Amino acid sequence: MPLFRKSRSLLLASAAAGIVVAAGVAVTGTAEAASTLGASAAQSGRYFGAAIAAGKLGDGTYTGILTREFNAVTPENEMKWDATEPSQGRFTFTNGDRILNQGLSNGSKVRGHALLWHAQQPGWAQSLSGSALRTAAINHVTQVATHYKGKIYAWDVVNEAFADGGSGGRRDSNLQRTGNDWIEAAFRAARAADPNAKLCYNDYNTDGVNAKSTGIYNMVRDFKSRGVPIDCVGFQSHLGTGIPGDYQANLQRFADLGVDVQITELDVAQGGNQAGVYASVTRACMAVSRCTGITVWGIRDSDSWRTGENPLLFDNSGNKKAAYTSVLNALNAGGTTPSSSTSAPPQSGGACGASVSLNSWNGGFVATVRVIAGSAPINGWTVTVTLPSGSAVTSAWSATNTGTTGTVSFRNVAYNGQLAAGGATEFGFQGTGAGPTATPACSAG
Ligand code: G2I
Repeated sequence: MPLFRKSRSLLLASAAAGIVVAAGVAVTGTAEAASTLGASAAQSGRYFGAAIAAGKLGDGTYTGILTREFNAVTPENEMKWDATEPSQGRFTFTNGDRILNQGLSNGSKVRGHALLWHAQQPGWAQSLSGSALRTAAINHVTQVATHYKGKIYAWDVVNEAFADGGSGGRRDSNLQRTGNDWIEAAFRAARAADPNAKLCYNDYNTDGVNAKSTGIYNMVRDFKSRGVPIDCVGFQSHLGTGIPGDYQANLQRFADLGVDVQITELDVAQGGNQAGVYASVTRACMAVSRCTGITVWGIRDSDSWRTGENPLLFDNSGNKKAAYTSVLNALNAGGTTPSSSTSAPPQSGGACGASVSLNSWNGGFVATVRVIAGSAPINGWTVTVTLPSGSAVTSAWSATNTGTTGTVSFRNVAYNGQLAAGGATEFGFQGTGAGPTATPACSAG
């Protein structure tokens, strides 16, 4: 199973570097610098991905770089609405599946992009409105997320729904005109279809604290308070020659709401200090424990949508650019672990341990649970959590729960059951009422 083979060896590499058990503690470096983007990101539990195109998978230079350097992929166009449902109710997944299989066979995470967006809609959807469009849109979310169920690490459920400029409000679109609740309806449908995918909102021009990013921040806070299932926010980061000074602070304020943050479409114009901007973005992600990974929007400059700007990490011939080296060095310099946990659970000779960190508000909570193997590798784990009376689990991610109240057990999903000695993984759940207070129990096997 190639999916496990690679992630397992990365965990072993991390354990050897002695960083995995340092949950939630700043990591100041690794014993041995890794020599590819994916491996160096994996040392702190992160991924480093690229947007890829199905039509280029026959290009040996392209796939050579892809399989060597990256441990996550995003389809640049192949999972969009126009590609997957060209006529209403007729779904075509051929090219999306090619991207998926390319990623999975290389042991990579696959980011799904994008279930609903005002652009790249098929013609039939563009001509719909009102309840007919709403019904079609939710059906689209359900069908596509169901097709890819269990295989997608994170979905961009909704893409680019906020307006540019100073309003901080929604962008006008046919989807928006179906009612302001279209975004939460999409997230609920996605969660129902694929409970194990992280569900993201993704947008651009949100790279610092500004009116647009604050509008999104307010939406995420509202979703969290009302139990709308959202797990992550994507920051596209199509950057010019500079980076906002509050880039990291902006990521952190979203993370503090209890969502992961991801850099989803990074590219930086060449001309200014391209290598420096790339390094700054990478360092910012490494400094935010809930920044789980970075994706660049293409591999070589010649693959970029930004024709003539040479915004990527490899030149037209596939050679590494200075920006590549600056990213690799920033990844190898280490950072926080992508965990909101506060401490490593005591192992005391047990096969595994678990610790929980909570983000609570009046009436609800999000719990992030870190599972750590003891001194031997484990193949499967179950974590048992006791909830106060009156509390209930409403959704879980990266684990499957049995029960929702009282004593609730969480079983690993397919991709996170195997842990190396000292290796760690995370899952989470959201609930109503108050969160658990006692340390969860972990059993292996
Ligand atoms: O525009 C850059 C990105 C902004 N955020 C969302 C992303 O999904 C978006 O990606 C770009 C792709 O990189 C382009 O490849 O989205 C464009 C469409 O809005 C993509 O361009 C389209 C062309 O417009 C089509 O003419 C072409 O058929 O790519 C299609 C497939 O090559």
